[in-house]
This record gives sequence, C-alpha cells and structure tokens, in this order.
Amino acid sequence: AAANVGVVGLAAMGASLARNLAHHGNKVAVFNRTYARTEDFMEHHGQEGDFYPARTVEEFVASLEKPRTAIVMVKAGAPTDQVINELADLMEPGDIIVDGGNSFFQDTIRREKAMAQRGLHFVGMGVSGGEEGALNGPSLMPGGSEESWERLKPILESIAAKADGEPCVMHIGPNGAGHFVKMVHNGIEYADMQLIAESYDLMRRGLGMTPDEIGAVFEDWNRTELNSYLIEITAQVLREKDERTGKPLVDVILDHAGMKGTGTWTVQCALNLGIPVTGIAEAVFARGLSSQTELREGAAAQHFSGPDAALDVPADQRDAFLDDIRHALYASKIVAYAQGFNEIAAAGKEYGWDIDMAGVARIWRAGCIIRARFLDTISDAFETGTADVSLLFAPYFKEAIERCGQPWRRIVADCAMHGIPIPCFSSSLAYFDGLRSTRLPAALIQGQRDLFGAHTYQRIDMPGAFHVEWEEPGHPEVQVSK
Ligand code: NBP
Repeated sequence: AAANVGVVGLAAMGASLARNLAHHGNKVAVFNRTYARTEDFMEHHGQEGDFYPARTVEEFVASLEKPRTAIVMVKAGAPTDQVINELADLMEPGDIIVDGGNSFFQDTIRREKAMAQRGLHFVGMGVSGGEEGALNGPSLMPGGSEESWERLKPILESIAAKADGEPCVMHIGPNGAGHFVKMVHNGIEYADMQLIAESYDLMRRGLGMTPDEIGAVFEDWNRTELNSYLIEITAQVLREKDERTGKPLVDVILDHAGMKGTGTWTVQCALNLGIPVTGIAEAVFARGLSSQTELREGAAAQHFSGPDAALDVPADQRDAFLDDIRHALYASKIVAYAQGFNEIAAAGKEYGWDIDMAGVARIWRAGCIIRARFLDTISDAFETGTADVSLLFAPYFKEAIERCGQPWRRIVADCAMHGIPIPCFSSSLAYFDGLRSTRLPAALIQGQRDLFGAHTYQRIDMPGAFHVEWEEPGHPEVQVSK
C-alpha cells in the first residue's frame, strides 16, 4: 500500500481531479472500469505525479494506505451505487468513500446510512467548476461526518480553488448536505444563465445589435457589480465565429438548451419544502420550452399575430436602455440568489443540517461556475446576520434592488408590449412585488377554498379557524377551532 488517496472513474472529472491531487503532492491510486481509459490516462499524465494505476478494484483497494480514502467520480445513479458497493466489500471500518459525482442528496442520505452500518465513512461531496475546475481548483462541498471532514480537510484544502487565499471548501453538514448545496448551486447557475440569455435576447432582437456588439457590452458589464465567470464566458461565446461558415457561432447553434437534472431537482425540492424559487423554476421551464420541437414548430405554423420583438429605442437613448437591462439583470439575479439561499436554509431546518450560509457564499467565490464578485457581499450579509430571513433585506441588497427598481419595471413592461419573452426577469419582479405587498389576494383564495371544500380560514382580527356555512340562509360563520 503506497497511495494516500485514490480516484475511481477516469472520465473528464475523475481524471482532472486525480491530476490535481497528484499536482499537490498526493500519491494517487487510479482505477477505471475500462482499463483502456486508465492506460490512456497514464500515457498522457502518468509523468505529472505519483500515480498507482490499478487493473482491478481489488488491486486499487490494496494500493491504498489505511485508513483508506477513495474518491468516486463516476456517472451518478446506478453506476455510483455499483462502485460504492464494490469498494465497501473490500474496505475496512474507518475507511472513507467520497462520492464526488452529481448525486441526488436523498441517495447520499441512503448511502451514508448503509455505509455507516458497515463502519465506513461516506462523504457526498459536491464538486463544481467542470473539468477545468477539477484540474486547477474546484469549489468543493463535502457532507458526511465531522470525523471524515477532519481527515479529508488537508487533502481537499490543497486541491480546492482559492479566493483571497482561502480554500473554497468547507464541511457543509452531515450526510446529504453537501450534495444538496451543490444541487442548489446548479439551480442558481440555471437562473443566472437564463437571465444573461434574456439580456442577450433583448439586445439582439429588441435592439438589433450584432453578437460582437453584445459581446462588447458583456465585457463592459464584467467591470461592474455583475463581474462573474458566466458574464465573462458569455462575452467569449458571443465573440466566437463558426469555422465552417464564418458566421457568429451563436447563430449556428441549435436553440435547444440541454439539461442533466440538477436544475429540475432544485425546483422539485423547493416545491416539497414550500419555498418559491421562481427564478430557477422559470429557467428550467425555459430550457424545457426551447427543446419542445413539435410545440415550437406548431406555433410557428400558426403565424400568431403580435408585436415583432423590435424595440423602438432611438440611437441616442441606446446607452440608457442598455443600462436599464443591466439593472434589470442585476436585480433579478439578486432575487434568484436570495431564493436559492432560502431553499438551502429551509432544507437545513428540515434535515437538521445547521448550514453556515456565509460559508457557502464564501466557497462559491472561486472555482465554481457561479463564481462572482458579489458573493463576497452575500457572505458579508450573512456574516452580519442581516440576510437571515432574506438576502433582499440586507442593507446592500435592499439598496441595490431599490436602485434597480425603475429600470427593471421599464424593461419588463417594454418586453411585454413588444413580445420579447423574459420569464426570469418578469417572475423575479413579480416575486419581489409579492414580497413587498402588505396584503396579498391569498385571502380570496382562502374564501374560495372554504366555499368549495370547507377548508376553513383564519381571521385578521381573532385567533382560530373559521368556516362559513355557505348552504345555510344568511351564511353564518362558525368557529371550527380555537
Ligand atoms: P461521466 O458521468 O460521463 O461517467 C463516466 C465514468 O463513469 C467513466 O469512468 C465510466 O467508466 C464510469 N462508469 C459508468 Br458510466 N458506469 C460504471 C459502472 N457501472 N461501474 C464503474 N464505472 C462506471 O463522467 P464525468 O463527466 O467525468 O462525471 C463524473 C461525475 O462527476 C458525474 O457524477 C457527474 O455528474 C459529475 N460532475 C460532472 C461535471 C462535469 O462538468 N462534467 C461537473 C461536476 C460534477 P468506463 O470508462 O468504464 O465507461
């Protein structure tokens, strides 16, 4: 036994993580179901560090120093279960199995329980940053026991991304907490990308700008409070030309957005927890609509009448209009993040995780896909306790939302009048207006529910549950409970 850590699964993510581990002085055992992939890995990267390639899982486990640490980076779902079980059969009490794949947190809770019964530590760990992040420094979100965290900490801190010198990794909480937080990270990523896409659409169809011109706008915006990895790569994609046709690449890419499931899970979990995550939900639905070929072709064949999406913005007002889009984007983005953090807080309560929200914002500052300058401010807001109920209540974000309010409303109204779909912008504004309303039409809904289903209602002026005898003459009210 010579390796202090091992990686199972040498596809894009596992190979990059194994190399990152080796670059930081770890002795890394590597194993992949198909040995050809291991050979290929050793041929291309074997000289980068201390690797111990294994042909079989037995050989892999035997090459690990005790107590063993094995990181699994294989396809989520059944393949992950299969690999974990094979490892567990060969490992001994005290050993650690880390699942770095995008596993559903309920699977992680189940697996942790099963492994604990066998005396093994099981750590579900979110890994963000894609292949490049895994290689050069990802943001890491490990769950699992305190004891496993204490042992993994030095290894994980060495390979994680650094923000202001601080490693972007923290123990999120027990069992499925790490995978839950990673899932919401991905949900926020969906919302962020959709908001950027809506801003692009406004400039493209609304203002008739070219992808190059829009790329330049995003480059400018990247020097503002919107500074983030996603804004940066948006500019890069928009500037890219297709090598076959010479056209802007964005114009030859089929407009069907793919997804692998973490956005959908984020929304499903939010629905179960009763937390509105309208920004994330609209982003998932927008991807869904984009890929509904039959529906979209059918709609095109209908030639529905309506505005043609061109905004009549005079040339001398274009810069002011672009500023409006930027403000609308920023306000909607703050709402999407606020909703995502609300979901994490609610799950923390539901599953008993006690998650350090400021810490979550801190480890998202580098390495991951949603890394952004304003995560520093989010982290400060949680640190000072001003964002406990909602990020929108923290003074900095309250001021930002208020400053963005008028431009945000102008954009949403203009888009509605000109037929540009902006589901994320408009639903975020609707959420914000709902939040600041002292009275909501939910009172009417309670009345309707009482009439058709005797579901009862509460009164504003006294405690208890009430019901109207709708069938009785005079509709008397009865108090059903105190
Ligand atoms: P994939 O998700 O494409 O999985 C391929 C790997 O899984 C290969 O090593 C393959 O071995 C192995 N595998 C499969 Br498939 N079935 C197996 C089985 N029954 N037993 C053993 N091994 C099996 O790889 P990836 O894109 O590197 O992602 C790895 C994990 O990281 C996934 O859970 C993914 O969701 C997650 N993740 C990915 C990203 C990203 O940007 N790609 C980011 C963050 C997290 P083989 O070579 O023998 O087929």
